[in-house]
Amino acid sequence: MELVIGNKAWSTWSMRPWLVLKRAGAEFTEIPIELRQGARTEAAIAPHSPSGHVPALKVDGIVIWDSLAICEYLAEKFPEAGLWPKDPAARALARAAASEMHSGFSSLRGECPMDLRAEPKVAELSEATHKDLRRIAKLWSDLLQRLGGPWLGGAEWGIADAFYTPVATRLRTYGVRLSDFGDTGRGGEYCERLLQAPEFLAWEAEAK
Ligand SMILES: N[C@@H](CCC(=O)N[C@@H](CS)C(=O)NCC(=O)O)C(=O)O
Repeated sequence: MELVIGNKAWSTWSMRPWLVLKRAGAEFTEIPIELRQGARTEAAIAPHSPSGHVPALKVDGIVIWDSLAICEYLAEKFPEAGLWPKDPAARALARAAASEMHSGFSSLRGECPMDLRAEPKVAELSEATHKDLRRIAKLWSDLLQRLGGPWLGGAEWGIADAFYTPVATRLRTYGVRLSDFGDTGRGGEYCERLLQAPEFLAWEAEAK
């Protein structure tokens, strides 16, 4: 398996399947692409990914060109890794959480890009980003309470956690206290837990 990825400091979409591959204990090699180089980046991605975006997973004679589709493939390929909860209702909720991240929170994503090399600073954020943060605090708190934590899908770290790990880095980098957005403690603790997960620490060490 080969995973085509962008710079580790910036590429949130690349980080997600990379964390999941590590968690599954999969053997894979990386094809690194330097992002933000205009036509050079475009030319570097083109031979690997039909969408022109990273990540892409080259496996079994195909290319999977989307982070969530890659994670779904890995969940099927490595059923013993517990990447989605076993219980169908818990699995549906964890999938809804990952999907909401995949297609939403555009204000937070635009205003607070991930930068693992940046010094933490307190940022002025727009009302649209405040709204995203209130929703994330509620989503985390609801799922942790309902499925019992310590991870979003319950006892096991899984794909939903991989999807929210970049959010945890943004909260740290931009000095966001989730308690200012309705969190009563559960969300803040979960955020710290995401940043201490061994898969994330391994990625972060290579991003510096
Ligand atoms: N929906 C895609 C989004 C992928 C995406 O936007 N990737 C960015 C990097 S994080 C990219 O490839 N940018 C190309 C460029 O910067 O030229 C996914 O989930 O895989």
